[in-house]
Amino acid sequence: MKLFLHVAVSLAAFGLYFSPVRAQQHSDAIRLNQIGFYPAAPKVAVVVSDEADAFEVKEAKTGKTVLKGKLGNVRTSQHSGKHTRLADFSGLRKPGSYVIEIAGLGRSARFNIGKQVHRDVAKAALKGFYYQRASIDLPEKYAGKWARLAGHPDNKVLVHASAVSDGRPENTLIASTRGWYDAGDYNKYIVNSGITMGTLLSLYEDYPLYFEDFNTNIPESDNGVPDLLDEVVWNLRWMLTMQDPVDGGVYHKLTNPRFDGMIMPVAAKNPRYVVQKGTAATLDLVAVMAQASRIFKNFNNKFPGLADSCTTAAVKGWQWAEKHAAVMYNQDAMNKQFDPDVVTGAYGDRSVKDEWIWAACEMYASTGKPEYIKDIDLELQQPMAPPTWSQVKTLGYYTLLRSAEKLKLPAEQSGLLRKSVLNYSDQLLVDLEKQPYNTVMGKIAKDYAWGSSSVAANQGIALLKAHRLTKDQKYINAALGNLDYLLGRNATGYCFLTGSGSKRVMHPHQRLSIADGIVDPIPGLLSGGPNPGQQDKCAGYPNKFADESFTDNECSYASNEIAINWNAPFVYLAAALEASMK
Ligand SMILES: [Ca+2]
Ligand SMILES: [Ca+2]
Repeated sequence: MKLFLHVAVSLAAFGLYFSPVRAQQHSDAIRLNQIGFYPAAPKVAVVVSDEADAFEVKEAKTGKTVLKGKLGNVRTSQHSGKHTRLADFSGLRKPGSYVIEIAGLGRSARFNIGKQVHRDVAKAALKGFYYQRASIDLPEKYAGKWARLAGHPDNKVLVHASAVSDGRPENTLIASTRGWYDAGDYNKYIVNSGITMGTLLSLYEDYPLYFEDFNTNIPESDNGVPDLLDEVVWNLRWMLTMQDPVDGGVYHKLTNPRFDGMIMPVAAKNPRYVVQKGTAATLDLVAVMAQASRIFKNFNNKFPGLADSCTTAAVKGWQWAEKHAAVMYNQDAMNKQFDPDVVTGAYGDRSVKDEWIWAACEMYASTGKPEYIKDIDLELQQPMAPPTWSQVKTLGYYTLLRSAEKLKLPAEQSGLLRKSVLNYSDQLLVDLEKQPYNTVMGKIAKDYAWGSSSVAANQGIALLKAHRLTKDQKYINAALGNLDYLLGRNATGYCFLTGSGSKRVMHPHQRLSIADGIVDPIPGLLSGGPNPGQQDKCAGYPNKFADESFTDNECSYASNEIAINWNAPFVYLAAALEASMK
């Protein structure tokens, strides 16, 4: 039923977009950013066909040809062996709406050329967090047709047997309201909140002016605070409640014992627990609170006492971690020892060295006290990698680079940091001109890890840092290329942000979108993207090729779930490019 409706809706949109030449076939063989391009930026479409040689760009409304070109040399995908050729129309700079047409293949999706062309997707992706809010009604005024009642009030959460302390025996009731649902499920995990918050707070610190008028139509839109920060505060206040006031340790997660069914939040009534404290969760909270404290001290009149609360939480968490330097969260071991068993997302980590680095860098940047990094091996000689939820040291490096001047960082240290980001970015750029989609994303099969869309976005963030350090345009062009990837120039042809693009993700693995009875999924959510692991064993994957291992299917938690730690780098990439490409 849902599939049928999807087709009907798509055809309606198709008819509107392509009214002058309705008979023309809409070709899935022409892949491009389905949103658009900046006037001065590179503009590339990828043609997956051996049958074509030339292309034309036409005005969408009139059908008038505005540019003709030859396709580039044949490139071969290292993942599928398929052939691609580039249609480079960078010479077209005039703002407007266009399509690409190729004789024998048909027409591309319609796209725009214009300033601020990605502002709407940046806003949509930040608004995606609003839709993930727990413990609050989402009225139609802000949520449109996705309006819903509050669920998971989390005002009576049980302390799990694994998490007891002197002041909080088993089954103590605590309030731990607010926060964002983590992903397709309704639980709230500190570890994944860590990287998400770090990414969003860094976006604010890197581009504060851009967010002065970046309104996402949320209840806090008229409060004189950037909506990016208002959204962050919704989760920050939840995170503060996850620290045991008795000893400063932080609960790993707030969760049901088992996942809720495919139901709306208001229908979810299962008991919720905070479970075992751990070093990863505590240090992630320390890092977030330290960073938040230096940002929100500038908003003391809007959020009285918040910055101080963050500072206190960071210091107390740091002290707990000093006494518990490597308490790992091992869900299986915990379940053997305690009841009830908890089988939701584990977010278990093998090493907390990187959590120590990140927390130390944030504490140093906020306090100016070098003793926080004195005894920490910052591992600056090792190759840099973009952050993931379990490997967060790069978030610390980004903060040190940003604060280098203020901290009077030794030249040797800032030199190593700079080299680290540039080496990583330069290595991404090697052989870019040979890549089947002309993107740094996907050069190696490893890029298509679970949540590969976040790999593309985090590579883009690193490239933006390299651009900041050097002002070299090649880095920003490559970052744009990864945004193009996420918005359609990829081996699946999908635009991975829900609610955007012409070939849309319609069936994300997300309880809210599945249970609400509305055809369109909640907008502004980044689908995980190709993952050849195919762990969900869903029917519908086209093949086993790394770059095509994606299925727009509700069952596909391995390729089509959504998650806050994937949305955050998308918001960063799209908004930072908007801020940079004026
Ligand atoms: Ca606001
Ligand atoms: Ca780790």
